[in-house]
Amino acid sequence: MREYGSTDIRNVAVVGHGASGKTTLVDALAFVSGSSKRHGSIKDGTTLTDYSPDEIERGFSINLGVAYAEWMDTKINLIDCPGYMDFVGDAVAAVAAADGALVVVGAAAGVEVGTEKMFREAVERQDPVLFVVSMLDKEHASFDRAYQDIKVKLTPRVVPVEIPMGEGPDFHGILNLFSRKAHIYKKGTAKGEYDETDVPEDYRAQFDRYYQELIETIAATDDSMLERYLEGQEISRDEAIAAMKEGMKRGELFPLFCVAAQQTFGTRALLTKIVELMPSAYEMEELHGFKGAEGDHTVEIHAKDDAPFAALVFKTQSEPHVGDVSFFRIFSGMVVNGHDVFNATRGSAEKLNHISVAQGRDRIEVVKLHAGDIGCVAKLRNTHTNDTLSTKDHPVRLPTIHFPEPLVTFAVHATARGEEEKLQQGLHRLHDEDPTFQMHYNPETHETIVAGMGERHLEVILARLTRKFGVHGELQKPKIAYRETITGKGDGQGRHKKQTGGRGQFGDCWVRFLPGQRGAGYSFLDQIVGGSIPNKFIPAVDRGIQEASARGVLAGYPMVDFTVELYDGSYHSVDSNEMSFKMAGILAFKAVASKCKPVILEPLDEIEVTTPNSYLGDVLGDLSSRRGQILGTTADDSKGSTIKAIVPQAELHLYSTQLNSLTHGRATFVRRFHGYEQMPHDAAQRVVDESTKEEGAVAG
Ligand SMILES: Nc1nc2c(ncn2[C@@H]2O[C@H](COP(=O)(O)OP(=O)(O)OP(=O)(O)O)[C@@H](O)[C@H]2O)c(=O)[nH]1
Ligand SMILES: [Mg+2]
Repeated sequence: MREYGSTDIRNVAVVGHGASGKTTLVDALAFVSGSSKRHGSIKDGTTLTDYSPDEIERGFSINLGVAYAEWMDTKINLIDCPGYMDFVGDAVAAVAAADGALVVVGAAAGVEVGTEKMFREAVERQDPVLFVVSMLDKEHASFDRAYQDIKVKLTPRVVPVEIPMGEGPDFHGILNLFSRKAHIYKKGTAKGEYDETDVPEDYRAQFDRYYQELIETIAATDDSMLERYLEGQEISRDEAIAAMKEGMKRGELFPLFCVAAQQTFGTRALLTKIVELMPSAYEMEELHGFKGAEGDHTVEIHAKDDAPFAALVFKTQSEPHVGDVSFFRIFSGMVVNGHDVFNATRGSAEKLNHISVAQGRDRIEVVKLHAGDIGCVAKLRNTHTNDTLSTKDHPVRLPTIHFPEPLVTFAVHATARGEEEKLQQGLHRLHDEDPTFQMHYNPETHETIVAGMGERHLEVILARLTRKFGVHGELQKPKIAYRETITGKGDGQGRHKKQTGGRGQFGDCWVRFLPGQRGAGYSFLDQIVGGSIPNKFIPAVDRGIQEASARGVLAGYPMVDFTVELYDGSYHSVDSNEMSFKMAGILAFKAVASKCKPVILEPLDEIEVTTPNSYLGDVLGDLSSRRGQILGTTADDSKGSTIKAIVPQAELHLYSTQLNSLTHGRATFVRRFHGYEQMPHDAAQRVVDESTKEEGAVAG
């Protein structure tokens, strides 16, 4: 492969809702350009970027996939993103690694939630966006509907550059507004070939209308051009394209193109427009003035070969027979195969052996990669997603990717006995690969907890776990880490006495229990006077009470937030020892705690839900039915309303699924732990009943 410098590289993230045709489009673009030898399809599981067994089996993208198309002496790096929100982490990473986005909108489906989410992601990063209406050959395809949808739901600044001739099975060509020609596709065309003709008479009126709209929209972003246009002067193709490109960089213009990628229709014109309209890696850096950190200093990042090397690892994927593959985007400098680099994020040295560019599953080894390019390398020692690779002399750290927080939580158990440890190790490795997947062990409930973006996400994680580590895991509703506390005072005795021949055991204590504040924990006060219990045995009483309080008196949950005053007791000069006093403490806990009006405490989360106003009532109603305390609602016209509420964790299992169905996927939420509060009586009684049932089951 020839070498490409930063002015000859376009980095494009291909994003959009699930099943909008992104993977098919990326495959077709690479194939039509000649960079990929085979035209793949989803049906046969042969696309370039859906190559993992998970993806082939399910027929949709799970991981981002990197491919390239060499076109007009330019290398277009295409990052195919998953569309399902369960895998949105990779789409976010791809947009961060790219310089612009191709937002794909299915001609039959129109703008959907995933389209909206990823369009906003690109716009927030100030990346230029090019819209593609896809699958124009599909039944029920409607260009006008898709176009209006984009206009209304995404941006009024969208402007068609191509319009289809025919729709659905009749789709056979496009009107190219820049060249003012028609492209008529040949039946059975293999590589998007077409006959170029003048605009046919029956399309004349439609063409004129869209052409006028295009030129007026472009001219409106450039005063001198507008003036000339109003004077009736011609605006040339090159001029229009240059102005369009500038408008895109400023986020003022969003051109729209047409394809039926499965038949390769529209792909050649699209490749050309990506080269002509998308800024190169060099231009993007000039535009944004990227920054990084070196030690405590902020440093400027330049997409030039002679600047110090700095690349961001945006994806780590473990592959059979290869190990972990790190995908990186070079933001500055260049890198030569076999060179030493420095992971400034972790402070560790790495060697880049066999640096390659990815064409889907295939890796083509290269001698060097220049500023702005995207590459991959296998088997780094200690490098993970979001780390910066730079040099020892300039240990630069680039801004990291903000991955979304996981939304659903489950407990996971190994199906086979004795494999819990293997399960945990495997899950830990999978987290390194996918930052939107998290895991931890909850010592209170003795469960391994996994959290991800959705149920589908966690199912895929478990399938991966089985394939890679040979462990089968099973998802379950996580146990809630309830606690118990007391709400009243009480006192009583713990007396342990045993006489079984030989030396006996004797310990005796009198204690008072007092309720503490929420979060105060446990405290122990020694109020013994006159040596009724010798000093050396007092800590044993404390230990006994603490040990016993690990299982509360109502439902066996740890008892917290109470104070114990040890105020009296007695001992035996021969039979008393530490063990006996610990037993006395245990007995005292059992005797006293149940007299002090014990209650169940439950963990609560604070959640923030952002929803379009049309669903506000439903979301509020649903939160109330989950015993949520609404803290407040703020209205923000652009996004809808944001509700803050405190909701018991027990009521939040699969909340994201419910919220999605309530709001057609339009609402988002974040949650964080809030604290413990006393549970209402009825709900608490259910927890007590549940634990009695479980104990019965264990005993039986
Ligand atoms: N008729 C028609 N079908 C298409 C076209 N492009 C894709 N499809 C089909 O639409 C389905 C989805 O296509 P994909 O390319 O997997 O879509 P995607 O956007 O990558 O989907 P996700 O990865 O799940 O987000 C597949 O069954 C494709 O065969 C097209 O141009 N015409
Ligand atoms: Mg896909």
